[in-house]
Amino acid sequence: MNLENLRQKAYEDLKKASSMEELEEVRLKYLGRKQGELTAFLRSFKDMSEDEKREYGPIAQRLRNDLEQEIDEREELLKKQEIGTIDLSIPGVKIESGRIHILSKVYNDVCDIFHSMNFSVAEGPELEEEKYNFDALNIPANHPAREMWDTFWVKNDKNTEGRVMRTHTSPVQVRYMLEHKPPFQMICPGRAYRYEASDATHETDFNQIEGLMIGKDISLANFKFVIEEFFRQFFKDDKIEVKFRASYFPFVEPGVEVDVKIWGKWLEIGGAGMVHPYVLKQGGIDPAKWQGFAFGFGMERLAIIKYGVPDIRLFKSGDERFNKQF
Ligand code: FA5
Repeated sequence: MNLENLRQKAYEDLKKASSMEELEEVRLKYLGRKQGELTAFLRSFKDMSEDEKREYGPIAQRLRNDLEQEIDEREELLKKQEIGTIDLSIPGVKIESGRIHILSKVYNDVCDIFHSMNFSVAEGPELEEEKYNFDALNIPANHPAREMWDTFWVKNDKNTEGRVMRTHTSPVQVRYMLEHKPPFQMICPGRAYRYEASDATHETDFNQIEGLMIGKDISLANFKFVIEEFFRQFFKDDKIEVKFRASYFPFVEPGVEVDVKIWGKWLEIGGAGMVHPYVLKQGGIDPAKWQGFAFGFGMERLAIIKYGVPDIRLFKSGDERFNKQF
């Protein structure tokens, strides 16, 4: 084979290659492992005499190096040309940006509103001691009210004696009292767990907002003002109406159920009442000197009412079509 002819042919083909595809064709034609003409020549070396090898070897090698280098350079050039032909005025592909989950938004809004009324934001453990979840809240072991909260018990061992996944955020009331001197006002947003079947309004884990305000003469009238102000801001409705219905929770006396009139309908939001003297004592507070109110609302319930969500299970469905709507 005439290597000089091969070189000329290859260089002519290279000059004509005007796209990456054509360049690749040329590379395969001469350097391809299976059908490359130069590759075939190099492979035939083993059948050549020593003299032939000495004569053609260096020329063939040089040709291969030159071709590889030329192809690389041409590739660079073509790439630059291709970039040069991109129309930068065409609108770009829209990038999906993340968004804050609607429950997180409700959580943040609730904290902001109470913060503006001088409430602190407290936290407590989700795996709670039995004494805080029940006993200190005036629900001893044999009290029928324990059945109001179906509980996830954590198996007893040395470290987890008498622990439950908290059934409500109320245990944080006692924890907070033990660590703070009155007067004070706090909210505690957080997760609660109940061993019950889920449906459109119930989940096994959900969020509550606990509230507690203790002072010398704090009464349900103060609670009515605070909670109406909260609803006014949260639902962005100045004419919001709130009513209390008598109810029973062992840790308040009297106890009430709070309803709010929104979109023309009365809807239940949660429980509240004046903190029971027994609970104040458990928190190290003298009930002869101090008094106050506590409340516990469902966070999902607030979101369901405000945004018209038809099923509580949608919040955790992870369905983008749901999340995108807010
Ligand atoms: C309580 O949990 C009391 N700790 C509230 C309280 C606090 C009363 C302080 C008095 C003083 P209740 O079990 O009703 O109460 O729950 C309060 C709210 O949590 C309910 O109105 C509801 O909105 C929400 N909730 C309760 N169970 C579930 C559930 N399984 N799924 C979703 N939300 C729930």
